[in-house]
Amino acid sequence: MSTNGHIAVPPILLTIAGFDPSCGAGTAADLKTFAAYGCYGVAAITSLTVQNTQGVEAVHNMSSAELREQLDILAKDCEIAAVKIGMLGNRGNAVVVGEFLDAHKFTIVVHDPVMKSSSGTELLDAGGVKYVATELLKRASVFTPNVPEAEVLTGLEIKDIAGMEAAARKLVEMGARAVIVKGGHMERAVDVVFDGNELVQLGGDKVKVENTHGTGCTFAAALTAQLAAGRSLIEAATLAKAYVTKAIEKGYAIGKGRMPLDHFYRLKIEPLARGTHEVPQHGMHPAAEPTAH
Ligand code: PXL
Repeated sequence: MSTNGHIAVPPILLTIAGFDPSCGAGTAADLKTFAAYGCYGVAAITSLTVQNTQGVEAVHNMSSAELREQLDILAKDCEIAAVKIGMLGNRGNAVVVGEFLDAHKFTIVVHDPVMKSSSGTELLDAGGVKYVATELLKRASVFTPNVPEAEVLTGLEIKDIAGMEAAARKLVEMGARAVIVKGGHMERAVDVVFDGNELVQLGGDKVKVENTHGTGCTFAAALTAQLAAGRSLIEAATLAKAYVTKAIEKGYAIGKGRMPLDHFYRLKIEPLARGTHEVPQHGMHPAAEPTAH
């Protein structure tokens, strides 16, 4: 944490992703996660999605020039500690992000290669997928596909944890520095972490994942915050997974469709037990005041 005169400035984390008006996924989920970790989030929007909790109705990608303008104005002004990349929409925007990363050489770049919404809408075009596979994945410090994304990028069929491990190895061969293949769609929610040397499986409890929205974005954002705090990849991934699991468990139905997570579950104060009275902070509880006797 740096200081600004006498006030400490938290790490500034940049998310480059799409906007979801129902705020379950994309930049909104990222910014909530960053805030939950005490970081300051800034955002560049790649695409305006038109969606609610029931599904995506339309996708309006920003032009490459509009995305570049947003990135440049932020980079000119803020000291960005880490970057998280999510939905890119199309090849044009993916190329802008590649150029931005080349120009700035950030040390922490978490790339979640979003391809489809939870309801099945395409969020990255075919040219974008190709650019991610051949160029952008090399520019990330950690690349975090889910199983269907890892299958598209590697051409491998993934049926089990051994398949996830093979895909993680192949993505490193393709140029990724470290990979986390997320198994939330599998029978057991195990994630596979591979840094080019060590392959580690992270176990997890499967919690009502099929009816939630924004879990991938939230995991990658939490991972970014943990890495910015100086944690190792395995430690950061373990803590991020635990955070997402709990936030899913505490998710709520804000609409008629998929449930967003509760990114701020840690701030919730347990209700007082019946019959217990809160004591005012400034003095004695009224019943304990001498005049009450
Ligand atoms: O969960 C993938 C995702 C990422 N980013 C945005 C989204 C979605 C899913 O709908 O809308 C903006």
